[in-house]
Amino acid sequence: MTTSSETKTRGRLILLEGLDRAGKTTQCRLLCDYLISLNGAGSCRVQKVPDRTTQIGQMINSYLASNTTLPDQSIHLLFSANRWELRESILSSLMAGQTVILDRYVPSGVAYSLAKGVDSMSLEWCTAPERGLPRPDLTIFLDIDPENAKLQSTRADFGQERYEVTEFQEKVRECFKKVLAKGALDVGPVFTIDACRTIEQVTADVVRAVDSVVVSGSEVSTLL
Ligand code: NYM
Ligand code: MG
Repeated sequence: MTTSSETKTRGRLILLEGLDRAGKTTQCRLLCDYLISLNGAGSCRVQKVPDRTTQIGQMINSYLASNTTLPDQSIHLLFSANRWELRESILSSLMAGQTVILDRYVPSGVAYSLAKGVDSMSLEWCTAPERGLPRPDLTIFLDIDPENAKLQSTRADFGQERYEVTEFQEKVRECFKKVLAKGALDVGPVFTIDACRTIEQVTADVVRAVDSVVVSGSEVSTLL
């Protein structure tokens, strides 16, 4: 073990993705607790995306709450701009040896926009503004059947935000599969986990996926 900054291994960038109600936030927290129990306090943190605390994040929040309307292209670019705002803090955490767990990221941006079926917003168009952002070392897709999630979820607040409609979620699920398929967008090795099971079962698979990926090199690659 060394503490010298030159030789210190960088933190890992781990992405958890999925539909609304897939259990991402819970699993991010549990994974973070697990990594902290292994590597110590401060070795890991969770970054929620979108980050609703910035000015751009507040515009996104207001759009999601249906307090404002925006063209589909504009909100797509705001979500992307919100990720660009996070770039520096993500990179500096990783370089300081801290693992960052992302609660959503680029695949959400592309999948939710594609699901709208707007002619001018192709996969290419949607991914273009994301190129150059830090690339996750691995991506975990917590897969749920939106119909099933409706029965299982204990979230009383579901349905209050834009996009939180079962039929739309079905479309987003198909788009996630397109975005995460080989050859679409390189977000590292992708693990699809059945999230319609107990929290403990899902966590066990998440931990197994994370433990199976070895990060080599000190450079963080970028989305191409
Ligand atoms: N969402 C999230 C997008 O439409 N584009 C994006 O780039 C991102 C990151 O916003 N319904 C959608 C997915 C969610 C909503 O996320 C906010 P959350 O995890 O519910 O706070
Ligand atoms: Mg949500």
